Amino acid sequence: MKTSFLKNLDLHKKNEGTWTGLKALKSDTYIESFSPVDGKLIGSVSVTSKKDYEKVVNTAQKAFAEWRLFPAPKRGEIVRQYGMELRKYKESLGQLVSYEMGKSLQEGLGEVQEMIDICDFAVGLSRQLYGLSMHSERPLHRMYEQWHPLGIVGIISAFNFPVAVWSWNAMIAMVCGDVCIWKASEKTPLCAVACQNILHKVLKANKVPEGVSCIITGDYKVGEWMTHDSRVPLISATGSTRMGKIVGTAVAERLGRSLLELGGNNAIIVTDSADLNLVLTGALFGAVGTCGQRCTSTRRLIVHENLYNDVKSKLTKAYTQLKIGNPLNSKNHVGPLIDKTAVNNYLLALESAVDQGATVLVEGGVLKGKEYESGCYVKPCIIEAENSLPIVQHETFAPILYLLKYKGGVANAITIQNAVPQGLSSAIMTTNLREAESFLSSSGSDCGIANVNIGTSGAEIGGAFGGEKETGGGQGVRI
Ligand code: UN1
Repeated sequence: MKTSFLKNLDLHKKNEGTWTGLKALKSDTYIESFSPVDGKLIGSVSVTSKKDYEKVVNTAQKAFAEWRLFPAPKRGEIVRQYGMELRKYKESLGQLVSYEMGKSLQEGLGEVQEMIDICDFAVGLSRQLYGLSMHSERPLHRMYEQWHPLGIVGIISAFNFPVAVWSWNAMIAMVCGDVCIWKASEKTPLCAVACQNILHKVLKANKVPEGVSCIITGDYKVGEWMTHDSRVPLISATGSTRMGKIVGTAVAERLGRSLLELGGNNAIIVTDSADLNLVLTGALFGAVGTCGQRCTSTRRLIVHENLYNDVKSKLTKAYTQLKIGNPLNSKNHVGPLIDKTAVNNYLLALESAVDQGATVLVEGGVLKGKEYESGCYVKPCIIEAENSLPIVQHETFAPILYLLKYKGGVANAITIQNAVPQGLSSAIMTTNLREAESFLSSSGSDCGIANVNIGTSGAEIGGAFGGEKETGGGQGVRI
């Protein structure tokens, strides 16, 4: 495996994981980052100590006092320059994302493109931070709204989108005059260091105060310092519902604000008027893309009884043609899971499904052999089940698709799709306008995101992204 991208991104065997934007703080404890692609050690990143965390917060607080006074278009200009730098590093950063996280190179590059897009979006916003002005009921008086920055924004991001999700938060926060402290997943720490290395040059060239964009590294304990810290008024966290409940409670207890983007249990409804070609591509990409490790991955396919057997046989056939292997090789469709814990969770879910009475249609299992040395490659599988089974109600972050049957009108399918605790993304495949409209209506899908004739995954930076119910909420709107 050629890893010259590491050098381009200024990554070394040992890297500093605590940065105050312009300065990296040295530490003695390191975590190692292994690639799920080939199991090799990529590099190590230092862990943030409590003492260094304090330094980071103090520096960020001082930076905020200055940064908030930069005119918003000037802040936008700095974000614009970061977008330009990202264009230069797109190939290298995309490769690192693919190698450290295990998603396909195309998806890795897509993530970096999303970073570039959000920079462009944020630059535009930096000249559009409008507020309303109102007629007052008092004579000779005028009222207006003006938006002020909050202060330090704490960003906790997950391994599966190791660069894009941070930038969605950080670039908007920066143009608004906020400063950021980013705690990336300890499973993808090098991605965070690489983003910071690129940003560092831009911040330095623009004489931005130290502390505007900081990173801290470590396990959940490092995140906990931030969630309990009232000097951090807003926490934006992406991850599991379990993690979100802990974060949300800690932040609420100190009356802070949180943006939570948590688990999904996303379904595609296939009505009897659906275009089967769209169903196959939508379901396949949704269920096996990113090896089923997107919060928006398709986990349930709710098919009308008239099309059920047809969909079942075509999808089963498509699954047999999937190529599993190194995600940096564009011939492969499915890469590895993030680590062996994820593999274990996948195996446990398969076992539970069978115990609970479901029928395996396409067998799962862990792949063995030279190409699969990391031990993280698994077979995507399909399971026929009932929606009410506990395992179907649960989000397993792996390529397991549950095939469910419905009878009668689309309302029955919508009832099944809504009958889970999560509410992130959803989709309907139909050529019938009435069915599509009832899915999109206020008595339709209860998810934050509702798609028609396209799968459940794939966010666009221009629209609000988030979900309802146990997915968290805070940024979710119904679109
Ligand atoms: C997408 O589907 O393109 O964890 C984005 C996730 C989300 C991002 C999904 N934070 O999958």
